[in-house]
Amino acid sequence: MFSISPSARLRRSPFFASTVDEGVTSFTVYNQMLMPTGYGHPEEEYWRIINDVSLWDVAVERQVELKGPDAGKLAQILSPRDLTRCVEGQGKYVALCNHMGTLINDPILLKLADDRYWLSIADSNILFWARAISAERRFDVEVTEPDVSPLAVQGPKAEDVVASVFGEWIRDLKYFWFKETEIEGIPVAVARSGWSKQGGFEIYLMDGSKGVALWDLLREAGKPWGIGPGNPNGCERIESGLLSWGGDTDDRTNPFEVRMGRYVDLDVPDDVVGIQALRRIKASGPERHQLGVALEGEEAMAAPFDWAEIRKDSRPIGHMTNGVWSYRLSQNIGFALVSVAAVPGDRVEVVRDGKPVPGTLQSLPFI
Ligand code: THG
Repeated sequence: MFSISPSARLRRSPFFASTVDEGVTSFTVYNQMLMPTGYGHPEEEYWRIINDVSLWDVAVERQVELKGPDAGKLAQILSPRDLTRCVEGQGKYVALCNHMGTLINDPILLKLADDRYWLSIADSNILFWARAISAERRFDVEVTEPDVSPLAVQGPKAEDVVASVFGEWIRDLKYFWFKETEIEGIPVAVARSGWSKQGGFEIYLMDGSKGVALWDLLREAGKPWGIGPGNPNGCERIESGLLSWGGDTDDRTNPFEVRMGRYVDLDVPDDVVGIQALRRIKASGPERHQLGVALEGEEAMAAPFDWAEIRKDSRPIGHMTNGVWSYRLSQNIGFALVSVAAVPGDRVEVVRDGKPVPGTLQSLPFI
């Protein structure tokens, strides 16, 4: 095995020491930071999310703050989702596209005030992008990376744990909505969100020096519900059909191809970045779409799938962008980015190590 050399370029999370204490065994790199990807017991960690409650260091979901008189204008210019009805305390899942209509990130947008927004970003540099677009449009807005680090509490018992710490009011939070508060002197925003379909919250820590304190607090409070460490889970998210930008997308993927068409409002103003291209793509119809693919075979296949070629009637029709052994379905499943001519129910072959593996296209989500 090898290790990753420490470096100032490879930033660590405020929860890093806690994850090491918990026995973290693997990391990935995301937004130039280390993110835990396992604690040595993959199946146990999976069932903890499905049945109980799991604590995730997702500080890599960095915030890009837009602040100033033109913050709202900039948010709308960056996103082809209509934000006119987005109010303070509300979050929305948005597509960010470039001028060609290519999806360049899929953040959650949080509106903190009329003149202050966060983009809680996936793995691409939106700080550079937002600054460039803002400068070109001569907007009066400051674009910065604030000291904010999300910690996710996910699973069916997450609500009980978070209520026991922050109070019963959190039960009334609507999906993607959030509220700023404080716990034992730790400033946070509590949101109902998270990259799983098992329910849960994200606690946005607003003081990086208090990461271990926040981790300990939730870890202790969660004991009666069997809380333990986890991370954005490859198996759960594929079963649930959650998109991983950069994993399931390439440099020509548009929102319509990956089930994000409902976040594109074609009648947003003409100066929204990418909207003209998106209207053209919508009119002519996207070339590819995202489906599920389930493979035959009783054994877990090794990751990564790395965009394995998919063939139908011996002809290439697209790629299997990821894959995982599903503990609930007991088969290898993944996402397929394939020609729109291919539909659920089609029999296909996925090429793994030069060998065709038979499978079937399905609609998403799997579960
Ligand atoms: N939480 C926070 N920041 C994030 C993520 C997160 N930044 C990076 C990444 N995840 C952004 N991507 C997603 C992808 C999917 C969802 C959220 C963020 C998601 N999707 C649901 C779905 O597709 O079914 C719900 C969408 C909806 O109802 O609008 O939750 O997880 N802070």
